[in-house]
Amino acid sequence: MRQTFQVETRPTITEFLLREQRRVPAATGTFTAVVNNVRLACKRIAHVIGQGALSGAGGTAGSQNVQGETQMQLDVLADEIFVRTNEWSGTLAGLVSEEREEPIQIPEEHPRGRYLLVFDPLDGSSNVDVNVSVGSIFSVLRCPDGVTEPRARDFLQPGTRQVAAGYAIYGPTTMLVLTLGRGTHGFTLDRNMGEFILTHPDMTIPASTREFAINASNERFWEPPVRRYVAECIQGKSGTRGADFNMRWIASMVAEVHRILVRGGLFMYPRDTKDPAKPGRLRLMYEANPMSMLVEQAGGAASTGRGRILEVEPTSLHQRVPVILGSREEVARIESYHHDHDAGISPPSAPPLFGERSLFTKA
Ligand code: AFP
Repeated sequence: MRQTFQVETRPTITEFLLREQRRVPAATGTFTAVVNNVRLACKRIAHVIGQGALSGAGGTAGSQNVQGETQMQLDVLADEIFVRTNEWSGTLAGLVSEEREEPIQIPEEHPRGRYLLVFDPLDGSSNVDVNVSVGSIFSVLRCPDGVTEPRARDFLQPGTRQVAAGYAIYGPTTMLVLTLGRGTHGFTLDRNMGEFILTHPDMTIPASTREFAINASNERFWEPPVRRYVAECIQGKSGTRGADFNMRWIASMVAEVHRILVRGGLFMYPRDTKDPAKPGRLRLMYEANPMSMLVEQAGGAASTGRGRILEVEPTSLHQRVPVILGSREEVARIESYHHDHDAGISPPSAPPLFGERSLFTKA
């Protein structure tokens, strides 16, 4: 039988970026080049991740990052790939990585540009050894006027000032999901061509959902509004919500956000009392902000529980923030629970959900 050959008509990411560039008559192509280089870094990381144990880069690196977390060899390698692929281009004035305490300066021999790149080179890396999806997350900011050697304070801009944000997910397929501030768009890597193809234009998060994701082992550390929300979901049809809910936890933020962008849902890593010095686990600059921009651009919402994440004024490069994001009706509900709690308004069905016993054990 003769095989029919279909010509790929969907735009490549290069075509998509050039079309976006043409919308801005004054554009010089610098911004397009920033995103292009990030794309290349992600392809390089995808290649290493895809080799799994064959790459020889598995296991821990024997070091800790700035957060005091054990670094995997792949964390260190992905960081190196991100920096080397992006520092020479002449488009960036500086970079910040999850893996390094201080901003990364552009080496003397390379020209400096006017953008700042903030990234988590390999999020969810503790999942690599068990072959679960991981990813890279990035955020692009403008370098303040007149600054050529950006210091930490130059990066401390609220998420509303991001000019682009995205992530690559290294799963059964490699995808790049991107926003330039006009919708959220997903591109799938065609491994034969070595190019990302626009397969998920205008990703849209449904306003309501019956699926939530949270690390339930932290329940005893949650604040009452989150305990209330989760308890009501778990009560299912017979409870206040009158509907059964499904729960997920991958421990890989990129995989969770990707699921939400594709089919809706809610993701929470809320404020907790586990370590009073940390108002949450996730980092504002290179996890919460880029993901919040992607989610908002897809019609969802992203909140700390007490306000929009994108409006949080950063005070340090590696600061943490509570994260509640996804389908906007559920995010609004949790915000209202925080509001009621802070205003001293008791929920109608307080006991026994707010007693000492666990939500997951019967009385
Ligand atoms: P790692 O990059 O150290 O694996 O952390 C992943 C992460 O920052 C985020 O992707 C997950 O949502 C979250 O941590 C998982 O945290 P728990 O292990 O506390 O569930």
